Amino acid sequence: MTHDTKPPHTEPRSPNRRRVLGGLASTLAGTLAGGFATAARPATIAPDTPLEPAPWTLEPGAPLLSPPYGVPASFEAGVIRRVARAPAMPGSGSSMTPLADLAGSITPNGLFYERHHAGVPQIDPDRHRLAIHGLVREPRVFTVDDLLRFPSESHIYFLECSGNTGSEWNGPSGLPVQLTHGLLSCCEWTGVRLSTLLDETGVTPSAQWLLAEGADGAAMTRSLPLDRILERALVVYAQNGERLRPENGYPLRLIVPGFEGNTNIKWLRRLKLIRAPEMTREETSKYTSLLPDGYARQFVFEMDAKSVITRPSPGHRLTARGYHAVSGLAWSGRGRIRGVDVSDDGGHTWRAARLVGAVHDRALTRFVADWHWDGGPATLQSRAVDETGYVQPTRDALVAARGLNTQYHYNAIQSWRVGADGEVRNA
Ligand SMILES: Nc1nc2c(c(=O)[nH]1)N[C@H]1C(S)=C(S)[C@@H](COP(=O)(O)O)O[C@H]1N2
Ligand SMILES: [Mo]
Repeated sequence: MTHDTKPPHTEPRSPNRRRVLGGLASTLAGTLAGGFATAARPATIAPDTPLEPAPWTLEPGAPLLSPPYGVPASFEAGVIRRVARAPAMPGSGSSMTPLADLAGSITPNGLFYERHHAGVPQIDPDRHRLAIHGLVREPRVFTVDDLLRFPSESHIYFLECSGNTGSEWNGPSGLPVQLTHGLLSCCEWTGVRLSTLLDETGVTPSAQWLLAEGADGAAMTRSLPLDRILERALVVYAQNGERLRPENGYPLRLIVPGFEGNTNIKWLRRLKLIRAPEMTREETSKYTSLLPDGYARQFVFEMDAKSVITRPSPGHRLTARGYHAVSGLAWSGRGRIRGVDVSDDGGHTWRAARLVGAVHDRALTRFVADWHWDGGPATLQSRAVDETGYVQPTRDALVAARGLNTQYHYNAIQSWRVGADGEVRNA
C-alpha cells in the first residue's frame, strides 16, 4: 500500500464512493492494471456458458419447523464460543465470541461471550424478584411482569470484560483474535430505564451510589456512582429481540453502557441506594489495577477506546497478492467512534478506514480499509479515536503508563503480522 503520510483525522471519515474508488485507483496505480489484482479475481466464464442446475434444486427441501427454533447451517458448525484455557472450577471462567467469523456489528445471542463467577443459575422468571431499597422513599419489589408494564427502550451497546485482551500485556501471545479480543460482544438490549424505576421508589438526596447484586451463586455485587450511570443505565429483559439467554442474565440484568463488563450485573435481584461505595470483593481485591508506583486504580469504570482487525487475522492465510479489504471493529466506553486508521507497516504510516453502517454511542462499529498486499511481510494495525478525541495507545505507551502488574483494561493497538507466505500471525 502506498500510504498517505498525513496525520490521522485530517480527512473526512466517510468518503463518498467516487473518492474511495479514486483513492484506491491512485493507491494501486502502477502496480495493477484494471484496479484489482488478477490473482484475486473470481473465476471467469464465457458469456454463453450453460449453468448446470445445482443438486439441491432437483428435490424439495426440508419442511417447516425443522427445527422450530432455528439454528445456523450445519456447515457453520465451527463458528462457536471457545475458551482460552480451562476454568479453575466448573461454573467459573469465560467463553469468547468468534469475532473473525462475524459480520457487521451485532453479536448473535448464541455467540455472545460468557463470564460467570459461579455458573449459570436456572431462574424461574415467575419466582424472580428485583428489590429496590436503601436510601429510597418507598422500597419496592418488582416481578418480571411488573417490569414489562413499564415503557421499554431498546439500545445497541457493546459489553467488554475488563480482562479482555489481558493475554497481550506481556507481548504477542500467538493467540487468534477470538482468544485475544473475544470477551467482547454487542447487541440490542431492551428493558426499562433505571431512572424510570427510581422514579417509582423515589431517591433520598443522600443516595450517591447504587449497589447492584446478582442472584447467582457468586451473588456478584458492585457499587456504581449514581450520577454517572443514571442517564443511560437499563434494567433489561431482552437481547436482540428475544428474552435474555440464561448465560447472559435471564430473566433480568443491569446494563451500564460503556462500563467494564463486571458492573453489568446478571440475574439482577437487588438495587440498593447507598451513600458511598460498599467496597465489595469485586472492587477491592478484584477489578483494581496495581500501577508501577504501588498505588492501585480503583473504580475504573469506562472501557477506553479500542479497535482490532478481525479479517485478516491470525489463522487466515492470504493466497493472492493484490486487493484485500481489511475489516475490524472499534468501540469506546465514552461515546461514539470518530474514526479508525489502519497501517500495514507497523504504525509508521496510517490511512483512514471507512466506518460501515450506523455509528452508535458505546456500540461496536465496523470499519473497512482498502489494502493492496504486495506479497511481502506486512504488519497490520488499527487505531481507534473516539468522540472525546481519545486515541487508542500503542502497547509501549500503555505499558509505560500502567506497568505490567495489572490484568485489566488492556486496550493497546494490536499487530497482526503477514508473512511472505501469506500466513497471518499474532507474533
Ligand atoms: N451476577 C453476576 N453478574 C455478572 C457476572 C457474574 O459472574 N455474576 N460476571 C460479570 C462479568 S465479569 C462480566 S464480563 C459480564 C459478562 O456478561 P456475559 O456473560 O453476558 O457476557 O457479566 C458480569 N455480571
Ligand atoms: Mo468480566
